[in-house]
Amino acid sequence: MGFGLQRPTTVKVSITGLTPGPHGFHLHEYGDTTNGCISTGAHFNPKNLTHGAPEDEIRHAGDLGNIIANDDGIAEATIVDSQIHLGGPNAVIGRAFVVHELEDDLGKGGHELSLTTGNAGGRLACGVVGLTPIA
Ligand SMILES: [Cu+2]
Ligand SMILES: [Zn+2]
Repeated sequence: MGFGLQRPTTVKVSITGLTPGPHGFHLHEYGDTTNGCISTGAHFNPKNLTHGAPEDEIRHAGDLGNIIANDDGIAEATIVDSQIHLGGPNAVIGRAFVVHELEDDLGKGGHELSLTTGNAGGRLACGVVGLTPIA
């Protein structure tokens, strides 16, 4: 089986019911929603770096930037990221994607939370990454 476990991963996003505009979108460390999205923990950060933009060298592996909802509240995006993988130490499996209330300032907003969360506000929705049978 050749999964290319350390190759870039494509994340296809389709989320409805958002307020129009940018929303922070991250991979968080735990695939746990016991107490809602708060149980997913912090941004997935295996290298213990500060928060940044997807294109930054200094970033959390889980920092996927922002998705943009249109006037109908729909956000569609195809994200290709080289720091999250299907297997190995940076595997997405068993973690969770989270969409936030506010725009992620990508670590550059000068807010006290910029370097940890991008000051992206509350967690609107989350989804655990699991396995499904291949048809
Ligand atoms: Cu987040
Ligand atoms: Zn982050």
